[in-house]
Amino acid sequence: MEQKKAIITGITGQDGAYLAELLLKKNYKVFGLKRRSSLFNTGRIDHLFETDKRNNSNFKYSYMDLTDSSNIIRLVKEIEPDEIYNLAAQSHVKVSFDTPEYTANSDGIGTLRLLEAIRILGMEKETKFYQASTSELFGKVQEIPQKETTPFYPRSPYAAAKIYAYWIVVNYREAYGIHASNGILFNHESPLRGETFVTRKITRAVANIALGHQHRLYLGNINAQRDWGHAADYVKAMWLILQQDKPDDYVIATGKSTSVRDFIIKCFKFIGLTVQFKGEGIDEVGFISSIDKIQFEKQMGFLPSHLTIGQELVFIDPYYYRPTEVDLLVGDSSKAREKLGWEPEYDLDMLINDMMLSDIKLMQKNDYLKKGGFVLTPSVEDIL
Ligand code: NDP
Ligand code: GDR
Repeated sequence: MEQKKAIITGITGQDGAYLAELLLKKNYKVFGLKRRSSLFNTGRIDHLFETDKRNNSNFKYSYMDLTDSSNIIRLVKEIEPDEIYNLAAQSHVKVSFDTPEYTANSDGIGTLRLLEAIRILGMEKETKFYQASTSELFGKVQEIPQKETTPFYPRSPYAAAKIYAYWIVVNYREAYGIHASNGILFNHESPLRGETFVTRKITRAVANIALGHQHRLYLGNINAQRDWGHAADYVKAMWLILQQDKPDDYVIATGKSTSVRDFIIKCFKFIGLTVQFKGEGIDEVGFISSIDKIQFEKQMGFLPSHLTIGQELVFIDPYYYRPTEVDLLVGDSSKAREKLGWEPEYDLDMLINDMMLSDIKLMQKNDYLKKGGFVLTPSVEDIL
């Protein structure tokens, strides 16, 4: 069988890294597309480049920006992919309120540019297309749980841009017969999750608090509830969607929803701290109500002598509130489970376990480097 070629846009992101791993294991030739950055930002995929150098492997990358049509057309023409996974996006919901026009351009029109490339190049029958759609489309939810037939109600410029992308995928499928599908993925996280999304912000902070490097964690709306899964499970669904005879749209979710507050409690529990909340609204505070020293020592390797009962750790900062919020998301992925045979392997506790262990290790590593006098970048004070 001829080796399949796949383009992954957004290769430097969380999902790009997990999907590239999966496709390489399936013996694809993977073309990761990245935009130019002023700093190195290939940390999540550097191990793939190394293999490339050693073994002339199946992983290549090129520069691409979703806002540049000519560059997209040229790359699709050169690569002639069997499959395109469009994962690139300005993916931060809160940031989309600050950069609404750019978000529309990259997340909405960017998807159109890729589909147009397929059409202009006459590749409608050869190239399958996956669009990274999102549970944010459901926004102010019209039904609980949300499934493929639930009406959309976007609550951010990000969601509005992704709605355009969703419908243009459906339209190009119906108008031109392109094998184009939407994966309506609910929140999925991992040790590779961007540091400003709430789960990773929490796991990093808990690790830093345990090490004594951070004393407070500031968050926005901790009443929000999300259906959190693991990225490793969710990229498998992306691949399965493109292996179907017919293109279609699928909800991918665990079916369980948890509040941000409970996520915080679970992460602290992982290091042996019981955290309770008191007060309301912006005055709500999370404090230590008990300490399990054995569990702390098991995870951290030393005793929590710097932490005390009653110590306040979690605070609300309205800066993190959004002009319009998505209060509750919980997905019904029965269609994907039935038609794709997709089942997640991780539950929330396994996800937290994975993220906490990774962030504790990462923060300990940073600590050793700092204590040893090593810094990874030159000190700006010394240079400027
Ligand atoms: P990330 O934010 O981790 O990655 C986004 C990727 O898109 C990065 O590689 C980023 O590059 C790239 N990118 C951003 N803007 C452009 C642009 N103009 N041109 C080219 N590349 C660009 O997101 P995730 O990996 O978490 O998510 C992948 C996709 O899935 C996104 O489209 C997201 O909206 C969607 N999604 C994510 C969910 C989740 O819970 N993770 C749930 C549902 C949908 P750079 O590294 O340079 O910033
Ligand atoms: P979300 O993820 O908006 O669901 O979008 P995020 O982790 O940013 O927020 C989840 C919920 O937590 C609340 N929250 C905070 N969020 C952040 N980032 N920082 C905080 O300090 C904070 N405090 C509370 C938020 O208000 C929100 O309710 C993610 C992205 O990956 C999208 O690209 C994707 O489409 C959706 O998931 C599904």
